[in-house]
Amino acid sequence: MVAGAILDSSGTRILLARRARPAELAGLWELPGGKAEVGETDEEALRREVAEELGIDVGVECELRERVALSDELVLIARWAHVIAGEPAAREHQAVRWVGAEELSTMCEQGYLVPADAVWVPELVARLRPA
Ligand code: 9L3
Ligand code: MG
Repeated sequence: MVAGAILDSSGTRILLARRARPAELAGLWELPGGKAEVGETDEEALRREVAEELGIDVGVECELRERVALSDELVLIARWAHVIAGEPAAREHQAVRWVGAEELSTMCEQGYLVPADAVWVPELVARLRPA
């Protein structure tokens, strides 16, 4: 599984998407992404997933430090990315929004993020430029 920490053009905000399913995660915000198909690199998987889910083309950069074991056979990684083309739209999510470092920290503290993604918040906050 690969998720994208997708930066805006100013480097001050990242893109969050609000999950529609499953029921236990619906309404919570995530770094968008999905599962790599057989034969696909994580970079290819992330570009395909965000094209399908959000209608954007992204450039994919290095991996974030933490990895999250979702189950015995599923590991979730995150890659830095930036928008090359398109405006993100919620095709499969309930909503999308751009958030800065401060807002991201507050959302995490208040439990608005999917649990897995909380591990990346310190690195995201450190990397985002102050608004
Ligand atoms: N998941 C967690 N954080 C993320 C993403 C993209 C996915 N940033 C978890 C939620 C589900 C599992 O991975 O338990 C599968 O996600 P999906 O394929 O339903 O998006
Ligand atoms: Mg997905």
